[in-house]
Amino acid sequence: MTVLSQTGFQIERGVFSADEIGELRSEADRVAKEAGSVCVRHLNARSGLFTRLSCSDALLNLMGGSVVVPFRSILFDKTPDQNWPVAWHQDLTISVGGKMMAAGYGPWSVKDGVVHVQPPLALLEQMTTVRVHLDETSAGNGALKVIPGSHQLGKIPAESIRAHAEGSHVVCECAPGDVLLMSPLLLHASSRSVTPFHRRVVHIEYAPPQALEKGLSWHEAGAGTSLTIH
Ligand SMILES: O=C(O)CCC(=O)C(=O)O
Repeated sequence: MTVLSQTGFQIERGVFSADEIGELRSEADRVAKEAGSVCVRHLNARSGLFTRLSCSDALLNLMGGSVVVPFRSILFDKTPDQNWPVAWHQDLTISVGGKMMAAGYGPWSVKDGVVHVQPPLALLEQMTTVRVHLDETSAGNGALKVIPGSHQLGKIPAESIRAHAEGSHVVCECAPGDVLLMSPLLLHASSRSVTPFHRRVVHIEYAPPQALEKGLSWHEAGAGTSLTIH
């Protein structure tokens, strides 16, 4: 059993060099400026560099060589002007190419023009979320907090989340270039940043391509094939 499967998260230190992080920071700032927000979804449609990052050997190798596709990517920053706490939750939705009747899928919604759906638990259990840290991300700078082992509890009803969140949590403090891998089912949250810095994180969700119901398609999968990062 790996650390990731046991605790629901794992931190890999120093995956990207200072030069690579410099390039990714510039791209994050360009994308955020263009979008007019520090939280930007669907990076594959906005950035060749982030698309290549999601398909890079550097990230794919962290997932043990299993075949996975990146299907959703989000840039999350916290700055003195745009800064908020995130309540304890699990990530239960995926983004897909379109809506289709499928057993175990639902409810359906549309976010930023993209169809989202809650898939069956079995699919969520096969997913990995990867968070690439572009800045020093300390407890004071809005680092992600997680409840180890909570990914083994299935889909936790909203009314029970608070009780689980009262258990002991771990703050995933990371340096630029560190990568956090986690299960989307892991209970997680983050505090408001109290430092006047950026807290840029590129968040990418992966799943085995065949895990999706036949007839449905992953939203971002297949984009970008040339790898310049590692
Ligand atoms: O980046 C954060 O602080 C929280 C993001 C989050 O909640 C998520 O990835 O689901």
